[in-house]
Amino acid sequence: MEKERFILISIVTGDEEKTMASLDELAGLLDTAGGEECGRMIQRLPHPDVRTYLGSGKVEELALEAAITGADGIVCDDELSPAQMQALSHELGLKVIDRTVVILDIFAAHATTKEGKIQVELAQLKYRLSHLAGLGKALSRQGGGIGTRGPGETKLETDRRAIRRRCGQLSHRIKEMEAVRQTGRKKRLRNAAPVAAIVGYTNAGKSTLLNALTGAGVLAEDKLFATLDPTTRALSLPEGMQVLLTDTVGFIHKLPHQLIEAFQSTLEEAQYADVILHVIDASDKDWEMHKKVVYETLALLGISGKPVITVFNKTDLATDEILRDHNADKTVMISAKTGEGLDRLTLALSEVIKEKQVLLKMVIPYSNTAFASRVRQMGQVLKEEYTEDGICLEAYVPPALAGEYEAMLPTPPAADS
Ligand SMILES: Nc1nc2c(ncn2[C@@H]2O[C@H](COP(=O)(O)OP(=O)(O)OP(=O)(O)O)[C@@H](O)[C@H]2O)c(=O)[nH]1
Ligand SMILES: [Mg+2]
Repeated sequence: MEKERFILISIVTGDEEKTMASLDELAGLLDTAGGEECGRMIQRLPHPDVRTYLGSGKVEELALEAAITGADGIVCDDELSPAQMQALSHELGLKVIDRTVVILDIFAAHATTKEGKIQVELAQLKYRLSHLAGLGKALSRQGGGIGTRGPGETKLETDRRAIRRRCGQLSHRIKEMEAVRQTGRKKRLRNAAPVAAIVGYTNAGKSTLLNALTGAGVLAEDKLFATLDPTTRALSLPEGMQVLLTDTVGFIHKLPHQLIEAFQSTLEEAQYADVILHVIDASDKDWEMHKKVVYETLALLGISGKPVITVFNKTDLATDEILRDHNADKTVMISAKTGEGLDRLTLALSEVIKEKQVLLKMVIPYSNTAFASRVRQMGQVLKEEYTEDGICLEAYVPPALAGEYEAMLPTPPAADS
């Protein structure tokens, strides 16, 4: 099938360079979705035109440009209102889509698990519900072919009701799956192994890092949103401690709110983490903007107050300059591809985790060697001795394990008054 070709459009409100960077990213998204850029049109405006997004003179120019380049459609870098979509497709006689449609399309193509698929469908339906009036012609797969008008009002009303019903069903199923996930999380909590969530901008190298550290074999590609479902793997740190690493869905500038809502539970994986590993593609000229978007998205998801290790990745491609992130507790420079700096990263990780652990001297009765093995696995043992009373262990352990040990101790006799 031939690639659909689109003209990218955007208004410029501030720095033109920023608009262009955002359009470069949109071109990347379009490419991932199987389309192709065949030109751009930008216009400086204080705010989008309510009716046609670009000014009316500019829309005429756009029609001409589309005729010259033979474009199949236009894609707007901002989310269009149904009215704007309708007016533009009417005036241009072309397919009109926006950044949100492209991102939703990519998510739909990349979703592999049942939960991922349901979350994407919900996000798509929510978008469709809010854009029903504008979509008739724009998405000819749903409406009639090119040239037909949008569905009539009655049809719209029945569609609306059907979509709402389906949204209700999907939300319900997501809640059920969330409950299962909670159980898994509780189990992990009981294991007391600390959790580190790998977060970052899409394509930063999160999955590559997880693979490099744990041999997880997760799909890592030069594609936006290659990962949609969280994967967790255990990693043994240099001093014998274990940590669970979770790879998550990437963030992006203007991540559609429908996706944030639908993927809330997936995105929230990081909320239960003890440490955040924030991966940044240091070879990307826009890494500072990406970093800002990641912090903003984390705040939006209510993830704050956790220790952050910022991992500048792809140093094999970047300059030798030492990069810093002043918002992070630690900064490490690595190349997940060559393995450079991974030792520094695991060291930083064990330091951060150790800070959260407590030093404990324990005497564990021989009847409970299982607990001793868990201490060896989850903590970092400094001293171990076999005595008459039991196994004497001095170790750094996660607070949860320390609590368990304390609960195991016989209650001391009440002091005489
Ligand atoms: N040169 C170089 N390329 C890297 C490095 N780390 C990752 N990559 C490449 O960057 C691309 C994206 O890597 P992924 O690991 O899929 O990125 P991600 O952050 O998981 O991306 P999404 O899941 O799509 O959000 C792949 O083509 C990797 O091979 C690195 O250290 N150096
Ligand atoms: Mg990934």
